[in-house]
Amino acid sequence: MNNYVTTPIYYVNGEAHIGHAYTTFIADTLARYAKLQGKKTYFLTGTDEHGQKIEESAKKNGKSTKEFADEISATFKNLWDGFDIDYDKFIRTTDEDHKIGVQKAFKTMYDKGDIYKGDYEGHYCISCETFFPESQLIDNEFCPDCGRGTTIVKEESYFFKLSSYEDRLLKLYEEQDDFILPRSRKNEVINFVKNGLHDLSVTRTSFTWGVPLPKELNDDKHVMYVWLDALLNYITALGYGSDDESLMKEFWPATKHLVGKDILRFHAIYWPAFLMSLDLPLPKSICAHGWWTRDGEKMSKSKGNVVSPKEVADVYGYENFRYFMLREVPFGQDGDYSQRAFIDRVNSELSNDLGNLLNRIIGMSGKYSEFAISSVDVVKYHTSEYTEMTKVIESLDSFMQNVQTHRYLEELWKALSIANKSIEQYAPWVKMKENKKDEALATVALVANILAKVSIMLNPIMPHTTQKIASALGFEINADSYTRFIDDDDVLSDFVIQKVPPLFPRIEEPLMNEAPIQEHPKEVKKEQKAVEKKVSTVEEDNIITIDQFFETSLKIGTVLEVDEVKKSKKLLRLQVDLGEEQPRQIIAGIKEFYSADDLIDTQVCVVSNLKPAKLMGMLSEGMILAAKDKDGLVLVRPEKRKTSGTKVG
Ligand code: ME8
Repeated sequence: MNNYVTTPIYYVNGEAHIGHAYTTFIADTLARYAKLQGKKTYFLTGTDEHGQKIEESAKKNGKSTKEFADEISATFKNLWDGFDIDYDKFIRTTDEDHKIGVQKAFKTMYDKGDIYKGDYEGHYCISCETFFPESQLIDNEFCPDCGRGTTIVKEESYFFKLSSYEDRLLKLYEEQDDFILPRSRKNEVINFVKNGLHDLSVTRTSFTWGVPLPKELNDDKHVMYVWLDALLNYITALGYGSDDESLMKEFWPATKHLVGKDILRFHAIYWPAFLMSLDLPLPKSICAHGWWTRDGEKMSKSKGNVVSPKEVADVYGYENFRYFMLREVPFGQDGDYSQRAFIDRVNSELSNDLGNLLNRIIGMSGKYSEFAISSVDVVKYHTSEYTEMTKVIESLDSFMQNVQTHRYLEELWKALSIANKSIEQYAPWVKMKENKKDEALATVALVANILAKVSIMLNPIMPHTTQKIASALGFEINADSYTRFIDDDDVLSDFVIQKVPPLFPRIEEPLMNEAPIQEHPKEVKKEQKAVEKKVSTVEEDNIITIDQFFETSLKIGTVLEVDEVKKSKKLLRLQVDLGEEQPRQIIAGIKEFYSADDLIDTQVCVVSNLKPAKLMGMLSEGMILAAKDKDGLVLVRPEKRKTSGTKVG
């Protein structure tokens, strides 16, 4: 089957950061992997350029909207080009053919009766470009997604009949098991749909920077809602709505839409509903990754801790950076960028495990056989190691199909470990002394063959470095060598190994300035002491005023993710949705009483205005309420499900 892989199209209201780079690296890896396997593959990325947010950013920068969009879009394109991202098309939603496709889609939905005209009065969040019903607002005013203030907007609007797709959507999630990856995110989408879908306002009259409605509707007051415009990029890029729909025929439906968890809802609910309305096939998988923080903190311009992908790549090596991001985080979970973790991985995994291996066989073959390597005796002396390695290689595909790049790399490193262990165990230098040259050379050749297969499988993640390894081993990585060495499990022909300069020089020190991380250990301690003192002197019948009570902000939170804090008997690390832009990380001492399964997708009550504190080096941004007596501990939970972020009190 042909492959179609996409990234989200990035808003042109700021420059790329490592979050954008992460999505793009994964999508690029998936596309390269499919191409390497000889599958016909199309890889799309681009920029999302319409909407009020962009209009306002341009104004702030004193530029015309188009000029501003052109500039920022170019920074994304240049970055990806500099990184050699192997995209087949870079789409811009300001492209004329995209606009024509969007208008055609709108007209099709309208003619079908799925879009109708009505009036909308609602709370609108400019930042999220979304209307919210009052019941979803925080404190009747603030956006449940980003926490910013909303404004009441009344306008004539066209609506998409999202509500009539509820059943078909639920059936889709049930029948297409891998529609949402990782599968752990499925419930959050299902619950959202089960809570009832409102028809979606798909046009705006309050600004003009958007795609106009189709001419046939004769209504130039409206422009299209930016999410309708944006989602349709996935088909307009393939020529939907143009005279030439050959790419549509060849590549639609998408194999994988890569998205961040923040925009899963748009892709897993709105997008399939639009496609159902257009009678088009549905994508195979929406793959939602987690959020990147820096040294445990959210990245933001005001804190000055935003990690620039270009800067990191320039200092530490682009492909090392790619490797780190894909290896560090289980797909779907949040990840933390820290220079220390990055340097440790480069030194131990790339430099020691992989780079040294190549140096060692160059050294040994140089001494023993004038750099000539022959695979003739590999199977004779190393059947078990070779078979074990082959099994590892065979296990990799399913990890890539499920976008578990961290598991893929972890497994791949097992092949390197077989190679490293073989050198220690069979000690070719001893064999040479014992006059067993055949055996010594067989071990060197075993390692060369393992390195050959590892370099092919690592190629989608580190395309250039692996090509250098392959060239030292006398071959080139491409679809043919993939077939030969992976599908057909062939061994290397006899060859003369080439010397290469070290591919992964060790990094001894952090080379970049650390961001000003705001830790307040002393203050936190001081406060804790004060609280402890206060509590110990409080009598049971101590009375507080209502104002004092309301100084504590209690909110309902929904637990999205849970993982164990290694080395701690008591602590769990939770990601809790409080209806804010990003979930909060909360470190809670409840491991003895609750497991991840008891917690994920359940609700808890959170003290949300506690000063963040660090526990075992991790930032905790709130406290979960619990009651403990001699029988153990139970969490305080709402009796019925409430919107995340609902105030308690
Ligand atoms: O949402 N960690 O664009 P966008 C990880 N235009 N990923 C992050 C991240 C972080 N800290 N910050 C951003 C949009 N991302 C829409 C998409 S698609 C039809 C329209 C990633 O520029 C994440 O993948 O705000 C997010 O979904 C993507 O950047 C786009 O963000």
